[in-house]
Parts: sequence; C-alpha cells; structure tokens
Amino acid sequence: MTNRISQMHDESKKVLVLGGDGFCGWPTSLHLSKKGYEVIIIDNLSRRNIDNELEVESLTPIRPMGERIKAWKEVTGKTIRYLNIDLATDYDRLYQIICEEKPHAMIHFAEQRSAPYSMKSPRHKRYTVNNNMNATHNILCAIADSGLDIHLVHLGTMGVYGYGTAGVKIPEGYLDVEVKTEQGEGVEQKILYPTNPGSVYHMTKSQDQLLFQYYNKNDQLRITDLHQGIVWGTNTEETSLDERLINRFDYDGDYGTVLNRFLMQAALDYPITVHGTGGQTRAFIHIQDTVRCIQLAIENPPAEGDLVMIFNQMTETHRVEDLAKMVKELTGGEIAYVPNPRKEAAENELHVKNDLFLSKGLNPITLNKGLLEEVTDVARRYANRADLSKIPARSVWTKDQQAGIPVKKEAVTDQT
Ligand code: NAD
Ligand code: USQ
Repeated sequence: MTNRISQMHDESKKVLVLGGDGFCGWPTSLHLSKKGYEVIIIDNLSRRNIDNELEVESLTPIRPMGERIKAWKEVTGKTIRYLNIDLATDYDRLYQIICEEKPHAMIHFAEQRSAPYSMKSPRHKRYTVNNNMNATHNILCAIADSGLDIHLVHLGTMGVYGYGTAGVKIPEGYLDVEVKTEQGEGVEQKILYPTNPGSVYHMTKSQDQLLFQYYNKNDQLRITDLHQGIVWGTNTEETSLDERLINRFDYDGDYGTVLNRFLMQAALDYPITVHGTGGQTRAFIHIQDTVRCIQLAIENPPAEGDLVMIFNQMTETHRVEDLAKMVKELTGGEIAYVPNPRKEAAENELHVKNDLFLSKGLNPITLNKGLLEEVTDVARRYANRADLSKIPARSVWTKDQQAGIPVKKEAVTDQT
C-alpha cells in the first residue's frame, strides 16, 4: 500500500507535458488543454537546436514557443504555460516544479527520438544515451522524492520488442512463461517481453523499461509505458485551428519517418526511398490517434500497487514496400530501391496485440486515401521550404552499410 500523497482523485486535472514542443508533444498539449486539462509544457528546445545542427528545418513553418502559446490563447481563450528546463541535467528545477505544481499526471515525450541520429557518430550515441537515460531517471527520482502520487505516462516504442515474432502476437509488455526448476517442476512467471533494440535510440527505450520496473517496485510509482509505433500525419483537430499552431513535419534522412517521408517525396517528385527490399514490417499510428491514446492513458491510470502498465500504441502494421507502392499509386511517384543504411532484418512479419486501447474505447484511424492526401497537400503547400539534399538517409549503422541515396536523382540534385 502506497503512502504517497494523492492528488489523483481530487479535482486537479493538471498535467506536465515533458517534451511538449515536439511532434507528438505539441498536439497532445493542445488536445489536453482543449479537453479542460491545465497544461504546463517543459521543453529545452533541444529538437529545434538539432535542426540547427543538421541545417534542416521542419517542412511546416513551426512558430517559436511564445507565439504558439499566444495563438492558442487567442483562438481558444485557454492558457498553456511553458518552462525551459533541461530534464537530463537540471534535476533541482524539475523537483521544485513538481513540488510547487503538484500535477496529477506527467507525460514524458522528452527524449532524443531518432534512430539514425543516434547512430551518426560516437558523439551522437553518447548524447542520446546521456540525454534519454538521465531525463527518464531524473523524472522518476523527482516523483519518488516528492512523495506525491503522480501518474507518469511515458512514450516508449514498439522497437523495444524488435520486430520479430516467435509465431505469437506481440503481447502488451509482458510475457507469461513457464520455467523449469531443478526438480523439473514448472513455475509460471510474468516477465517483461525480451527486449531486442535495433539502434542506440531504441536501446535507451529498453533501458527505460528497467527504470520503470524498479521505481514501480521500490517507490510504488504509478507508471504507464506506451509502446508506440511509427507516427504518421501532421495535423490534428487542434493544430488545424490556426496556421500558427501548425505541427512539425520532419522529412530529412535523420528525423523523417517512413510514411511521411514517402508522401513528401512523392509530392515533390523525388524518388520514394525504399531501404533494401522494403520487406521490413512496422507498426503505425496516426498523430490524431496518438493524442487520443494519451488522453485515454491518463484517464485510466494503473491501480495502486499495480505493475507498470504497458499498452501497444499502434493501430496497424504495414510492409515498407507496400507503403511505397500505395503512395506511388496515389501520387504517380517513382520508387527507388536504395541501399539500406541500417543493420536490420531485410524482411520480417509483425503481429501485435493492441487490445488494451481498444478496450478503453479507441476507435482506430487506419490508412485511408483522404488522410494520405492531406499529408501530400501539406507537403505541396510548403514545398518551397524543402531542401532535397537533406532527404537521403546518410547515417549508417556500421561501416558495412551504405547511405540510402537514390542514384539518378541524387546526381541531378548534386549538380544543382
Ligand atoms: P520530438 O523530437 O519531436 O519531441 C521531443 C521533444 O522533447 C522535443 O521538443 C525536445 O526539444 C524535447 N526534449 C528532448 N530532450 C529533452 C530534455 N533533456 N529536456 C527537455 N526537453 C527535451 O519527438 P516526437 O516525435 O514528438 O516523439 C516524442 C516521444 O515519442 C519520444 O520519446 C519518442 O521516442 C516517442 N515516439 C515517437 C514516435 C514517432 O514516430 N515520432 C514513435 C514512437 C515513439
Ligand atoms: N525506411 C525506408 N525508407 C526511408 C525511411 C525509412 O525504407 O526513407 C525504413 C527503415 O529502414 C525502417 C522503417 O522504414 O525499416 C522504419 O523507419 P522509420 O525511420 O520510419 O522508423 P524508426 O527508425 O523505427 O523510428 C520511428 C521514430 C521513433 C519510434 C519508432 C517506432 O523515429 O521515435 O520509436 O519509429 S517503431 O518503429 O515502432 O519502433
């Protein structure tokens, strides 16, 4: 039984959104604010600084944080507060804010989230580990230290499981196994699904799981870990209300994710860059469902004393090559099979359970023509902001891999 001081059941609907300036965090902040939550964003703007480092920008013109928040107030009358804190290094400020604000939930998006960025060099590997592990540990340590009963909702990844399957659907976090004692008796155990990360970034998410398990056991923290698939789409109901609220759209070789990249590439008449054979199967979710899932997660906290609750936050799985063909059909684009810069299985099957969100009322958005065209329209609208030289994926996992550069078009791009 926990003796943590509870604000879980009082009137408070105050949430700290950690990483609330990012692709998932910004639309989530707006969605929760719209639903009547008091939202405080914490973000050190490291993602915007990484854009400076990589000399690339979001395809969509995202506004400075102050302007975003001002626009939200003008459009809806609602207030979102913002604090610039580096969660990986400034423990004292984080602790102070938690004690002063006493949020009932904290949503943790604040990690370096690109697998290719995490593999670029030893510096990028070490930054990703230092940033992600310290941010997660500081958050857990500060909640435990505060003595408050705060529900922590973390954005994890489907990538912690690896993308294989032992012939069963990937369960939601835990695996029921039977181990044999020396006497040959079967003993039933519930264990974390064996983790099999495919990049330094994904490895930090695997490590996060152990931190959660420990603080849940030792300090009875209530924790929900959302193992999210690849997010696609760009706008949500709230970000569409005003151009100043627009969400970010990453298309570059480090931060752009596969489906948004394919749609953007086709819209700009750039070849659709399939890595290897395109036999990789991955899990997907639309950004509008991301924000709904997070609301469902904070409204359904684990009960006191429960294990870390793990949801698979995805709505469907697709093979990369099938996505490329679908985008080609939709837009008339051209597919380029490029070398795979990653060390990953050339082909895999993926079957995933997502019963928990369905049982909480999620009505999944799946790939449909209208939503795919919406992304293409956004890409066309801001085409003049695109730097095509930033499209190929150049971060290689080992010296044996090659950059994913489409041969003909790159030659054209290099001459211009
Ligand atoms: P993002 O990079 O757009 O946003 C992350 C935000 O966290 C950024 O605004 C960044 O400035 C901030 N941040 C990072 N380190 C910080 C620190 N030390 N202190 C304070 N702020 C910090 O990423 P995203 O796409 O919005 O992803 C959010 C979370 O969801 C990540 O943890 C990611 O691993 C997870 N996720 C994302 C996807 C996806 O497809 N985008 C899929 C599955 C899981
Ligand atoms: N791929 C291509 N062509 C491209 C880009 C990617 O074929 O132009 C392939 C990749 O080789 C990979 C697959 O598409 O096989 C997915 O790549 P991705 O960049 O879309 O996704 P990933 O690196 O796995 O990372 C993204 C987010 C990360 C999140 C993860 C969820 O950046 O934060 O954790 O999706 S998941 O994939 O389910 O692990």
